[in-house]
This record gives sequence, C-alpha cells and structure tokens, in this order.
Amino acid sequence: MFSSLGVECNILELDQVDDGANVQEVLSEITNQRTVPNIFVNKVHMGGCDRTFQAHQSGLLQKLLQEDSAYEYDLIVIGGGSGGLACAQEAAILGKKVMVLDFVVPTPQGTSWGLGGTCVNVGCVPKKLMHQAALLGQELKDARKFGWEYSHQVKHNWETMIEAIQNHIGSLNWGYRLSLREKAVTYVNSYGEFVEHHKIKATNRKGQETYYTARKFVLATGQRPRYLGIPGDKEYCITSDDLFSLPYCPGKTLVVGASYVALECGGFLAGIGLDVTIMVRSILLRGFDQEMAEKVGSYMEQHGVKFLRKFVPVMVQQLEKGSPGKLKVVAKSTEGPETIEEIYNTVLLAIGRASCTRKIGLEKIGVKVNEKSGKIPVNDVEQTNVPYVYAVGDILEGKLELTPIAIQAGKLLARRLFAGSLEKCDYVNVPTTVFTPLEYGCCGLSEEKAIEVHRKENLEVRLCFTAYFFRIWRSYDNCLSLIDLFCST
Ligand code: FAD
Ligand code: NA7
Repeated sequence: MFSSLGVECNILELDQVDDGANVQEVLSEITNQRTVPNIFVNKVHMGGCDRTFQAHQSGLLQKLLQEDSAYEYDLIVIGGGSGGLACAQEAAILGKKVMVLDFVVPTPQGTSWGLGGTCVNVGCVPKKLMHQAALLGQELKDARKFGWEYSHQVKHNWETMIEAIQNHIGSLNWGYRLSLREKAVTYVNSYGEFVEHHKIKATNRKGQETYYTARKFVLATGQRPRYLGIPGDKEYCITSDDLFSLPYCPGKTLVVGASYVALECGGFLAGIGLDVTIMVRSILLRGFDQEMAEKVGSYMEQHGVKFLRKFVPVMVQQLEKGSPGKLKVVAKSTEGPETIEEIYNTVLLAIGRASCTRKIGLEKIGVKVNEKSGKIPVNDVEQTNVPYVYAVGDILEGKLELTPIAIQAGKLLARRLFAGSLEKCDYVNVPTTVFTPLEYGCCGLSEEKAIEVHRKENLEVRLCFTAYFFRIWRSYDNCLSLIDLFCST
C-alpha cells in the first residue's frame, strides 16, 4: 500500500537484525503491541496492518503523511484542568508549539469559573478549604475543654468564607494564566470540538468561531455533575459546581448521593452548623472499604448529620423563592411503596459525574467512546483508537478520577510524545483521602476488591490503629469517639 501511495518507508525486519528481540521488547512497551507489522507514520504509532488499512480508508493515513508544517500547532489540548494544563505546559517546556482551550459551560443555575478545571475551581481546593472551616469550628468547641476561655459568641459567616475561598481561587486562576504565558502556550478561552481530522472549531462566549489544526491532540475535558432527571431538579437543585461560590448560606440542606463528594459536602456543611440530611440510595462510599465507610458514616451521624437510607427523590417543588428559598422534596423508598416528604432550603445533588465527551465532535474523526459511560478507552500510553488523539484525566475508562493522577498522566504523556521517554503512568497504587469529618485515607485495593481479586482464603485482614489515630487524634471529641469506636470493635 505504501508503495502504491508512493511513500518512502523504512522497514526493519526484526528477525534479520542483531537486536531484533530488544527492539520488539521496546516496541511492545511503548505501543502495547508485540506483533508485526508495527507501523509508525511521521512518528505517530498507527498500529498493525488492519488499523493502517482502516486509516487509509478513512483518509487519516493520507493526512498523517502530510508534512508537519501542514499544521499550525504540534499539540492542541482540549480542556485546561489538572491533566490538560500539566500536559500542555510540559510539551511547551520540551519546545513544542502548544495551544490549550478551556471553556466552562455554566451550570443550570448560571455558575461559571476561570482557568484551572474542576480541582481548582469546584473540587479539591474549595472543598478542602470548607472542610478546614468546619474543622476550625470543631476545634473552637474543643478549645474550651482544653482550657481556653472566651466570652464572645462564636458563629459562622458563610459570606466571609465564600469571599475568602473565591479570592484564593481567583489568584490560582491568574497564576495558571501567567504560567501558560511564561511557557508560551497559547491559551484560548473557547469551546473546542473536532470538525475533521486534525482540525477543531473553537467557539468563544460571544459565539465567534475560529478553526485550528494540530498534529497531535490531547483530550482532557473532565466531567460535570449529573442531574436526577426528575421534576424540579435542574430548576431548583444545586450541585458541587454551584456550592463553592453560593452567595448565601444554604440553610437546611438535603444532600442526595453517598459518594465521597456527597459525604464530604454533607460533612462540612454540618460542621459549620447547618441542619444536614444525606439521602442514600444504597451504600456509603461505593468502591471504598465498606467497614471503613460505615465508620465514617456513624461518626458523621454522631456529629449531627442525619442519614435517610434507601430513599431516592422523585420530585422537587419550590414553595418559596429566596436566598435560600424553600423546597419540598418528595422521596420514595427503594425497598417498598413508602414515600416521604420534607421541606429544605437547599437540595445539593452529588449523584456522580458525567464525562464531557459527547459534544466534542469525536464521532467526526472516529474516536471510540464507551456508549454507556461516555468514557474513552485508551491503551497504556493514553492513546485512543485514533492514533494522533490521546486522552488523560477523568474521562479515561477504568482509571482513577483524581487530580494527581491526571497531572502525572499529562506530564508523562508529553514526555513520551516529545522527548522519547518510555515512562508510563501507574494507575494502581494511588493513595487517596476522603475529607469527611472523620478523615479516611487509603491506598490500593479495598477489602471487598481484594477478596474479589485474590480470594478470601489468601488474605489476612488487619486494622491499622496507628495511622488511623495519627490522622485525627487532634480533637478531643475525635479521641473519645475513636476510643469508643475501637473498643466496641
Ligand atoms: P478537569 O479538571 O475537570 O478539567 C477539564 C476542563 O476542560 C474544565 O475546565 C472544562 O470546563 C474544560 N472543558 C470541557 N470541555 C471542553 C471543551 N469542549 N472545550 C474547552 N474546554 C472544555 N481529586 C483529588 O485528587 N483530590 C480531591 O480531594 C478531590 N476532590 C474533589 C472534590 C469535588 C467536589 C470534585 C467534583 C472533584 C474532586 N476531585 C478530587 C477530582 C478532581 O477534581 C478531578 O479528578 C480532576 O479535576 C480531573 O482533571 P481533568 O484534567 O480530567 O479535568
Ligand atoms: P460517584 O462516585 O459516581 O457516586 C455516585 C453516588 O450517587 C453514589 O452514592 C450513588 O449511589 C448515588 N446515585 C447515583 N444516581 C443516583 C440517583 N439517581 N438517585 C440517588 N442516588 C444516586 O459520584 P461522585 O460525584 O462522588 O464522584 C464522581 C467523581 O467526582 C469522583 O470520582 C471524583 O473524580 C469527583 P449508588 O451507590 O449507585 O446506589
């Protein structure tokens, strides 16, 4: 085929060269393919015979065969969050011409934010600050028991906290812009979508469209909160995307969901003194060690968070407008016909996040997306089924959704693409922490997963007291509750 296209190609017969076995080993490392032919076009790994013929049929091969100078950029990254920024900056440090597009589609409540993605604006950073606000309140209470005497009434001011958090985030947004400028990365505040191979359309806030081309692309579009699909959800409920900049105190709050986002938000809202109920459809912290998840839950319950287990909301109705207003929530049991209703000031949905992969023109260039989950399957070098398109971060199928992982994957990808590195991202033994009132850190498999993978008879399960105490012994109440907790188990 290459001959018929008049393409000059270099053929290395592995069984006819001395170090053929070594070359095959390295090829298998960097491409995840041991078989031959193993084809590269202009330094982009194509795959074997079938994928090369497919690429020829779709016209992709002809594009790849064109000169590099046919493209405006060496790399365009779609998504300026944890993974995208790390990858773009590393590629620029390696001397490449790089563009990054970042655009935040406002929430149904109209909330929007600046450069840096989820973690910085509506994720790790503000949630950790709110968690800290809650811990400080707890420590103030503890302080009396440790001899501190104060006469002023201590109360929490939501607006002050939000202003401080948003100022901090503003400085981070600015820092990212500066850092991109210093590294000569072109930043475009527009929504990117593919229109054809190697070409994207960027649409800005005013609807102006501009087209850009690049030799390689990295998708790093992240995720956004899901909605329930029940009457009143998008009109009256908020999500974590709204909470961290909410201009008024949410008041009596219902949190729907039992994942770490739900429990963390419920935990710090209760910690600053709000009346909080968490509505749980099935179990707490799916995917985490269930014994630990229950300890986190019971600690929260002892500290005033109410749990409504085995219920799901079916309707949210506005009773009164306001900041906050009044909402009636009707919920039904997952186990029988029972329905309940209750009035809250705020309903916070934390029922999972959907990948932003459906509206970026991937179908136009044939990038495979898992139909059900919206996630993108990649090989172990983060390459999609379209050889010049790579992906990192939360949108990857079967990988952990954490900032340090997205950053590490983005950096290593740039080094492999542009500096000949072979180092791949390790997605397995990654430590993570749940910042609930009782903080919980873990690394590796949960007990349930370990049993599934290695079978119960091959495992010895032990509780590690030291780490557990070390992390949270700081508060008087914590100590007492922990001693209770462990004495009773
Ligand atoms: P993101 O950071 O989400 O960035 C994607 C960016 O791309 C966004 O700015 C988005 O607006 C933009 N974008 C999307 N589509 C387009 C398009 N078509 N064109 C242009 N731009 C586009 N992780 C931790 O490690 N520790 C924590 O404590 C932690 N806490 C969290 C708390 C909350 C409440 C949430 C929601 C998440 C938390 N995470 C935490 C997860 C962490 O935020 C994500 O894993 C991380 O941000 C993923 O990075 P990313 O690069 O994949 O995507
Ligand atoms: P997760 O980890 O996907 O968890 C979703 C939670 O919401 C989980 O407790 C679900 O219960 C619950 N859920 C899902 N759908 C519903 C409906 N329809 N009704 C009630 N409850 C529901 O989501 P997160 O938001 O915490 O985290 C996603 C990522 O965000 C995370 O990995 C980080 O990257 C940040 P279930 O257990 O399925 O019964």
